Amino acid sequence: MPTLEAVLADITTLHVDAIVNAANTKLKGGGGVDGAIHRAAGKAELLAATAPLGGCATGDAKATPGFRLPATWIFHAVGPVWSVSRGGEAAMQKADRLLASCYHRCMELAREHGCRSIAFPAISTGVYRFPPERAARFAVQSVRDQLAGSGVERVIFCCFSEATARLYRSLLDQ
Ligand code: AR6
Repeated sequence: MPTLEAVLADITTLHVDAIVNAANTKLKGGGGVDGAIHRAAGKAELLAATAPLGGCATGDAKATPGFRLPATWIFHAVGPVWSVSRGGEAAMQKADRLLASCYHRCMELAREHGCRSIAFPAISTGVYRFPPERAARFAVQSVRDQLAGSGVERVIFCCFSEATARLYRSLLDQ
């Protein structure tokens, strides 16, 4: 049985086959977890690897090597920006779909690259302001939906605060 767990950690330190980055559509680096990953993997190497990829659409993900990271791969996923003030319920549902799609695409990439372990940050819950609890529900559900036949045996939800870790643990216990 695959294991799903919540871990309080800096994702750049994790020894897994793939870590997921919360990137932007340009794939040229940024702040938050994206900045930390670029610094730890090696900025020059990573920017050289993402340059030919032509960016990444929201809801999609693209793979690069992990370079100086303990992880072999980085899956750069682009989550939605939470801006419901401009679209109400329809905008929220669109954001939900795009967030779920990030997790789906990363699980597909994990299968394509033969990954047995993968670590996700809480995509979109920082600068992109997606409500953390709602995001965690979609994250856990999307990963559970994609586990069968993926070859992935260990999924880590890498949390950057104790509050986020508590959220994930309560969902994983259900
Ligand atoms: N390890 C694990 N989680 C982390 C780390 C880390 N080292 N650092 C931050 N987090 P964010 P977003 C958590 O803002 O909302 C960037 O500029 C953080 O606490 O990194 O998807 C990109 O280039 C939060 O829970 O990503 C994009 O432009 C989560 O990671 C934009 O931000 C995501 O926060 C993407 O925004």
